[in-house]
Amino acid sequence: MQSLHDSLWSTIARGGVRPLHVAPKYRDLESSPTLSPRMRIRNSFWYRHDEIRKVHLEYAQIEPHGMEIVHLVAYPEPTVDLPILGVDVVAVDGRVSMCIADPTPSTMDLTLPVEYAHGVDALAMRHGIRDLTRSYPRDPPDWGSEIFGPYCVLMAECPLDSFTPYALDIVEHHLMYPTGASRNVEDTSRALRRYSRQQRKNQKTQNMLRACFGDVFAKDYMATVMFDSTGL
Ligand code: BLA
Repeated sequence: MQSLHDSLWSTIARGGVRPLHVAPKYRDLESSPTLSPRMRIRNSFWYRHDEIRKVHLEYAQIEPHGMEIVHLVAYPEPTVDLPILGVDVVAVDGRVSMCIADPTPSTMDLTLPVEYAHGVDALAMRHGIRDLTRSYPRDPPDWGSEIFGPYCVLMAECPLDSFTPYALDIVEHHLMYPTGASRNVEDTSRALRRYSRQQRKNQKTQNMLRACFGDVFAKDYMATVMFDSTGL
């Protein structure tokens, strides 16, 4: 998982992004050493002028569960026609329990830019994603069904080695895609707000953060760092 994080980091860094300043208290986090479970979080943030408001990459380790999480979300500016790219992988003792890569549409009707979708389609073919999702199926939760797009890849217990090359390629595709102007800024803003609102309903993430850092921090962290709607 550390190597997935590191490879994602390098892929993002090649994407023409610049470091985004975020309050130091949200960069590297450690829950109290006297409490169990204990979580360590390492965060990196970038942006790309006028196109990508924020890329957030996170690596979390939770003991004694042997749990590791790699989380990435790239939020577009509402003025461009670009999806929200989300990748999340949860592993226990090095084995994946859930992985997802979704270019989430930033349109209320859940459509993707046509050329962008062609690119994702080609990647899915190249990586045999259809067979992979058939082998490791997992149903989306209700909060996710309202936002996930037509190319959402959500799997249970998929070998990390099978998922990683696709995840890296889709991040590269996302960052190399030439963004056009948003078709409707008001619609895009609404879709971006809906994305964060729905993601904040993920009880599994919230419960884990709450168990380690308490309720107030868990809610603040999800609303401020992971799934904010800044400027919308
Ligand atoms: C599930 N997320 C989970 C699970 C845990 C976390 C423990 C359950 C794993 C399982 O059931 O196998 C926890 N995820 C975290 C924590 C962080 C994190 C603690 O990122 C960060 C500190 N989640 C995202 C993004 C997406 C996402 C961007 O962060 C989608 C693009 C999806 N996570 C997601 C989904 C599930 C999940 C769909 C399964 C939820 C369910 O089945 O109810």
